[in-house]
Amino acid sequence: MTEARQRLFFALWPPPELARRLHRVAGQQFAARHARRLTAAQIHLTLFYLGPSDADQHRCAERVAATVEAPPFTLALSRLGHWPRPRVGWIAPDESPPALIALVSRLQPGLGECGFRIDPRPWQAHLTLLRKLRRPPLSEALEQPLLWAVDEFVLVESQTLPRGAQYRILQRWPLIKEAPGG
Ligand code: 3AM
Repeated sequence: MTEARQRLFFALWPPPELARRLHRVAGQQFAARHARRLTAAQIHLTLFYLGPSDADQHRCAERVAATVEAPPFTLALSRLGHWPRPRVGWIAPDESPPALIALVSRLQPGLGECGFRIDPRPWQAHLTLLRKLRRPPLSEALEQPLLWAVDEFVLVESQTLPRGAQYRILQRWPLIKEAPGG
């Protein structure tokens, strides 16, 4: 029997109000004619793309996530950019806080042991705002960064529907402050 495979990834998911603002930023800061702007509900920051996964791989990824410890952090989102090859427009944090780097680098080895491929390209924190975009942003940065207090990470299923990608959060793990001295 062929087992159903879900397309999965780990991500940070912005709260709805921030997602709506990011969606507005996409409209204001990019010449978006012919591009496809992500809906507010689609905007996210990918931590690790797992790809099509069977039930065993899914369970393995969840076990790894449950062992990962990292503290909460705040992202200041203001850098805007465009990658011509995948043709995406994005917003990124001005700096990746050590807790974000710790989160990603603690997920990677366990997921590698589950058999997931670790992308050899360096991971770059970003939130895709537009696809099929041909032009760079109108400005390189927002005057005022959008602040995002991140206190959890999530496992997401991606489904491709005729109207575009639909994402469903399957599970959440809290980020927890480390005990002093611990
Ligand atoms: O967060 P962004 O939008 O940069 O492009 C996909 C999206 O990235 C990426 O995973 C994120 C959630 O869908 N993605 C899709 N297929 C991929 C693949 N084969 C991939 N990343 C790496 N390899």
